[in-house]
Amino acid sequence: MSSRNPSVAIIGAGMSGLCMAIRLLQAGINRFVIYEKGSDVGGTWRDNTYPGLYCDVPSRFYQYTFAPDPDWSRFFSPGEEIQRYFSGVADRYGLRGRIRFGTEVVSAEFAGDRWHIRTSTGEESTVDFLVSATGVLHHPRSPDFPGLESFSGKVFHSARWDHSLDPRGKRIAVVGTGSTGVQIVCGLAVTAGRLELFQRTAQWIFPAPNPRYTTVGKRAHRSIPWLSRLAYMTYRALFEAYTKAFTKPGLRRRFIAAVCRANLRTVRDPELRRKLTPDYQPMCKRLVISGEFYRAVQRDNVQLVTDRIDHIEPRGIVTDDGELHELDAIVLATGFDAHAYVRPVRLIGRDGLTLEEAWQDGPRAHNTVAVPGFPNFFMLMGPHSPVANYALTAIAENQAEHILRWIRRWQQGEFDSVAPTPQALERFHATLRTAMPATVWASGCDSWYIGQDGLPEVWPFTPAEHRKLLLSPPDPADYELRGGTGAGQAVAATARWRPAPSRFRGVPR
Ligand code: NA7
Repeated sequence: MSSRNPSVAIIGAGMSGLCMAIRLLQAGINRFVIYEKGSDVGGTWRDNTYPGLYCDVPSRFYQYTFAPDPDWSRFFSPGEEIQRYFSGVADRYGLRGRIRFGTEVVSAEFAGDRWHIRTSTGEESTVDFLVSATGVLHHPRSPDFPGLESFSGKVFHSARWDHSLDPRGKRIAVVGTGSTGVQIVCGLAVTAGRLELFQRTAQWIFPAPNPRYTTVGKRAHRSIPWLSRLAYMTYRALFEAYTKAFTKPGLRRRFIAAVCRANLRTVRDPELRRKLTPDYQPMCKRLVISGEFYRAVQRDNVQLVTDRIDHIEPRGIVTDDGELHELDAIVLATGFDAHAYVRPVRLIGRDGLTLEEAWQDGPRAHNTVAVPGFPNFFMLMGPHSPVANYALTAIAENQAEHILRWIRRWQQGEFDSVAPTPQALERFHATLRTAMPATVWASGCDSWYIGQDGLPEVWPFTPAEHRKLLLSPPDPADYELRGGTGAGQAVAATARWRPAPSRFRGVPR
């Protein structure tokens, strides 16, 4: 039987959207388009440009297996270097010509076994598959402090850094002590005149140095390609072991907690140490990785403020003890709406079902990638993906591979449309819910992991188990296949679910 030629639309040209596009190209599928509302690729790495930004997953792990970079400058890459990497990969794979920049997908509706897409520029198109790669941490969350708009200095969210601010000698407030707030404090402590960190909840900090890679090391990685593979697989194994601390109580969890507690003891002033001591278990919130933070926060020009922000007036922030903190700039490192998957795209599935209706009890996706009632629609970094302190590049590759395998089956004519059944999603979600109480994220704290049902919205098992789930033949009973020559023949179809292709092919130059 001759193979059908599918058309695919990808929403988002960030890390995961680019990954999906490249995997399609590698599989010989050329009829795809990427819709990107911004003016460049890179997603979160394009949007976040604050001082001190780095990825807290090692560089040699946070990269595509098919595009290893021998030239990372440090153990943890600075943000601008990561942005250059994704930009370079997009260039080398010739993706820019396939990206509609400045084009937002407004709506997509499934009808007649195809997705009908409408964009902000008035473009209308129809495709066989729709892939959402819109990111998890995309919509900035800014608190509406009373009087915020009256502030006479600069005020902006961390993901919208105002580069007209020259921090030298300035009085700057950083609101929020997540990974972002911590990195900004480290990035500004030396240059700012006075830095005030407004902390609502203390964070556990895991200390990790960020050494530079040597020229000799980089040269070795350039001339011996399998070194990159070795490094990647080593980090992957280490992270598999490390992430077990999150999902199960035991020695690993106690060890990481002990390291965090020992790190906290390096803060000399007992009063400052007390203020920096969290009242929940280490790792309950996303673990902050920083070898610099406690040093930075003990500098004379840095002040930790734990009084609540009452309101903001033209000269600065007034805390609830009545003190006015006079400032030149306020940085809101207050996080993101991590549950706004796919939004604000209006997605309408089979029989007029909207995503809002499907997700009235909170966002859910079968096997983290697909939604009942939304055939031929897949998500990267969807609900319950393993996004906690792990290389999201690895997760994206596995999800892209999974999606690609469905598309290949479509190519063979096995079906015209595929969607998980509601019962499959219910079973899957019940399994996740049962596993949640053992995870550290459910041990009693608030964090961006927590969903509408009060439980973490992340993957409660190891990343290895997620990989296995996605790359094993799917349970035929879990899916409804319609049309094609193989409708109802799902059992036979899964026999053709081929093993993963070999990795580390190198980037085409
Ligand atoms: P996070 O981790 O969500 O942190 C946001 C921080 O902002 C956190 O300390 C919050 O305190 C604080 N926050 C939020 N709203 C307020 C208000 N209204 N007043 C005071 N403080 C507030 O976001 P990040 O950007 O740091 O990191 C997000 C992820 O990006 C990170 O986990 C990595 O995956 C990369 P709270 O703890 O809620 O009391």
